[in-house]
Amino acid sequence: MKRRKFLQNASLSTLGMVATASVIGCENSTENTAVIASANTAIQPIVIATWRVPNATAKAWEVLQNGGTALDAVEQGCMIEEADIKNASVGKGGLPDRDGNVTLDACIMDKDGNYGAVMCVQNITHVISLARKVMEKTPHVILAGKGAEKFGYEQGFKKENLLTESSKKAWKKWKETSQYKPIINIENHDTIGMLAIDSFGDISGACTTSGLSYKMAGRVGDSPIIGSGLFIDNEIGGATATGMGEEVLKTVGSFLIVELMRQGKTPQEACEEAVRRVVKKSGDRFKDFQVGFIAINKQAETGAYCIHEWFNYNVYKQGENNNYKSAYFNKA
Ligand code: SD4
Repeated sequence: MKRRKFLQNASLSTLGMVATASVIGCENSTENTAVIASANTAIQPIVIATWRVPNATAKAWEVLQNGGTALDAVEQGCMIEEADIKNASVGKGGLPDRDGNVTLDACIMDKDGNYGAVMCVQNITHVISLARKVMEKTPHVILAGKGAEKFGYEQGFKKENLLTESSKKAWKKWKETSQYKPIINIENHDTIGMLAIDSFGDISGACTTSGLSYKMAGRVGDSPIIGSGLFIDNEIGGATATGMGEEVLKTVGSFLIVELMRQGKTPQEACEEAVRRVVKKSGDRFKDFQVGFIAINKQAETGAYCIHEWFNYNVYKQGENNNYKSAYFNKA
């Protein structure tokens, strides 16, 4: 929560630490439109992730620097946020559903288009690793609820209580009114979606979340759904989403972005088109919810776009870990 407030009050200079040479289009504005990796043909490892998650991108970068694969990088990067109890919408410390249960969604996708996901999982912190186990050790791509949990214990995952004292306190406070009204950028939009290119030039991605706080029991958002919360096509690029999952699902946003890049759009153009689709489908409702996308292409060009101001994202490349404010649709 504190972080949301900080973001709302922050100036670009505090948000940015922006390496101006790598940012296009921000001379006269407080938003950048794209971060473009140099266009040479050499492979440039890169990590990009939703929101301000410097520790997560640093971990992923470290994996890449040690010769690790993009798949290992995104998994280990996401694990940092899952273990961070201060992040109230990922892993341990995530805010619960309206019954007080923390339920997690996650998915992972590799360079060969393999995909694994878990949804509505309780009592296991590192659901991103569980999703990877689903991908690598089962004949399935998605496991849900109790079945996913059971599989996790069989694979050696620890049973943990994910509801921290502070999440419990927040939930009890929420119960005083029980009003489900997600507020833009204050509704714990801290889902981490991460994309990476390794030194082999291969792309992988991961996404992990506790979903929207105080959701109905059993609710699943976009994050674990292939094509919505995450999509990777190693020939083209990848995309991942954050925000109101119900709206991302209706446009299959991440798949849309990758397909738009296939047709020649830059990651930035593709993210903008996806946000416009979400907005258009919603009629007037877009005023009340946030959706943000980030994307990467095979040339390590990146893009980001959201509906409302203050979505931001981290990029680690060429040894620098920077946070950028996303360009946004609603200027009203
Ligand atoms: C969801 N997209 O479950 C997720 C929410 C989110 O930070 O982004 N939270 O709908």
